[in-house]
Amino acid sequence: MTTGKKNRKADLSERKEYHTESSGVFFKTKKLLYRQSSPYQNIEVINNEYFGRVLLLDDLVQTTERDEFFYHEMLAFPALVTHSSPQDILVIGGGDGGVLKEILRNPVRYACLVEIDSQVIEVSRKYFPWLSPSLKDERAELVIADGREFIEGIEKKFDIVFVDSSDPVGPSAYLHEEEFFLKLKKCLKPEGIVVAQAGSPFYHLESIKEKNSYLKKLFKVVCFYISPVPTYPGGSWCYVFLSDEVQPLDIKRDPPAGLNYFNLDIHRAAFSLPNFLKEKLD
Ligand code: AG3
Repeated sequence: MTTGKKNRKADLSERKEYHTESSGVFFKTKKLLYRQSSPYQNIEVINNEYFGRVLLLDDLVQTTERDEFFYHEMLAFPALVTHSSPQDILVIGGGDGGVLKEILRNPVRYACLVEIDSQVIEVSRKYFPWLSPSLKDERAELVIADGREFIEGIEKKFDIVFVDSSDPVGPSAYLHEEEFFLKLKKCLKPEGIVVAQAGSPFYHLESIKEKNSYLKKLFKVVCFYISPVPTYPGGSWCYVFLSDEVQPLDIKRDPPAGLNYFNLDIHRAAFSLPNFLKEKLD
């Protein structure tokens, strides 16, 4: 599992995300734009010559100006092209606004974003303004709340729920647990879909395996899929598509024009998994 901030001294000339005790990625800091602790986590925004603005939470790379589209499009579109009529959408996490931006490219009726840390939203509004107009869209509602309490208290049902969490540490830990997915299931309409980010197929293989086995008890359809995300550990990332009724390869519509990564060939290919992962999921 990613080691994150453990006992590392701050060196402001570089940001490093450790993937193991002895390896990881680094970003030279052209400019430090923001560095503060919220009640939940350490929030940093730096400017890097190649990747542009980089958002880190507790030393883990969340998004960068240059490669955000891989992750945000791949989190959003597989469910949006396979649900027969995605109207009411819930996002847990995702306070930077990136996945909401992709969702709102579709003619959805309502998208509710539940983020625990209001400082992440403020920072994104200021430093990632190309992601955050979505936060002002009239179809969007922003709720600053703990995802857990929110889903325990809500009666409304959704067509699609997206879980845009960080790694299973700190405020995101619960968003990777079986109990959370059980509760999410109760927020779904009958044809509902949940899509959650599920970590690196290379570094987080055991947690993907564990997730698969408990999710299979909860949902009839449990399909992991993969995309590249250049700045995440290992360079490729897993997502999980969950439903009782919808099969991910039963595509219902074309995606909107103007996307950078997602298309229907990518969609189909993303559900083909490499052997080392497949054998963990059987
Ligand atoms: N959420 C997924 C971040 C996971 C990255 N993990 C890491 N770097 N170890 C991203 C939020 C973007 N909306």
